[in-house]
Amino acid sequence: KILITGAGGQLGTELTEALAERFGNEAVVASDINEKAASRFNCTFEVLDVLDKDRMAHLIDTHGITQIYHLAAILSAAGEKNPLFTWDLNMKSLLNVLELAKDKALNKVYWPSSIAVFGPNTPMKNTPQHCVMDPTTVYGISKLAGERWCEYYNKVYGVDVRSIRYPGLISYKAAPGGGTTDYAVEIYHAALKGEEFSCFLSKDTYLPMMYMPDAIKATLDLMEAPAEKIKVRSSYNVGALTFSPEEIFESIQKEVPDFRISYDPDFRQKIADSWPDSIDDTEARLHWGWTPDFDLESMTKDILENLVVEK
Ligand code: VAH
Repeated sequence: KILITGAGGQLGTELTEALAERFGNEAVVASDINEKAASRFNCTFEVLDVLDKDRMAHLIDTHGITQIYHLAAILSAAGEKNPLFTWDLNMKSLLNVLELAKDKALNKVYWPSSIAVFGPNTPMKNTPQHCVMDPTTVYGISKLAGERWCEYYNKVYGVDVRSIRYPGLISYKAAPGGGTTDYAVEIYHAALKGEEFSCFLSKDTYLPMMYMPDAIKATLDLMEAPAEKIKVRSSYNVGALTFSPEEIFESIQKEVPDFRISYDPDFRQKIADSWPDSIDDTEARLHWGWTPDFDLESMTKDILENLVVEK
């Protein structure tokens, strides 16, 4: 049985759906600190504050949990508003999960890292799997430290923990929560509402991005690969798209001709400038067969067909 933390978030909502679809509703226990998230799911839902290790242990025991997808975290932009709490939540919750996985001999753990682990001295183009990583956000610092802990629990205790450094994730089913890449989600809503879009990044800010269906595919492919194929136990680079606000705007304008944009960079520009433009994911492709399905045009078409906005 699989326990998902942060199930109510942008990634959690869709990963919970995908896992329930793949393994059946009865195989999945969704959890979130926000009890309102329960209404989104057909599977069992439990309220869980991931800092409450005893309650997490209780849920593992009472539901017979054998795998944990630990998604609960505070993201890059939101994290800068509350640095010490962000560090505590992101780090202590991961250590709770790793300790319980060790003590209860859980089968597998999934934990998302991010391109936020890279920083201004990281090679910006085709960022390699192993390189200088000098993250400037608390979120990025916590994800870099988390990667080191995952590798430690794998090497020292044999915990089968697996991880992906997600690029910016783009989806239309659940809102993102406090990320620097969220402009690429908000822009579609503005287009469909017939509003001009004010973009909080400058027009030529290139960032690695990924459409949610590809992120779900990468996660499930990684988790279902035989353990001996997983040679990176910190976190895998995974790439899909690279585009700038101007390019995603143009891909939308092809479908929505009167769509307009303005560029009003805010504090998130500095964070975006510290992140890579593109990712080299050779190891993910070699070790467990990663390949993305969507490009910018097919993603835009799919979102504009499926996103419903209240006008
Ligand atoms: C954020 N969407 O912006 C997240 C992600 C790569 C970015 O970690 O913080």
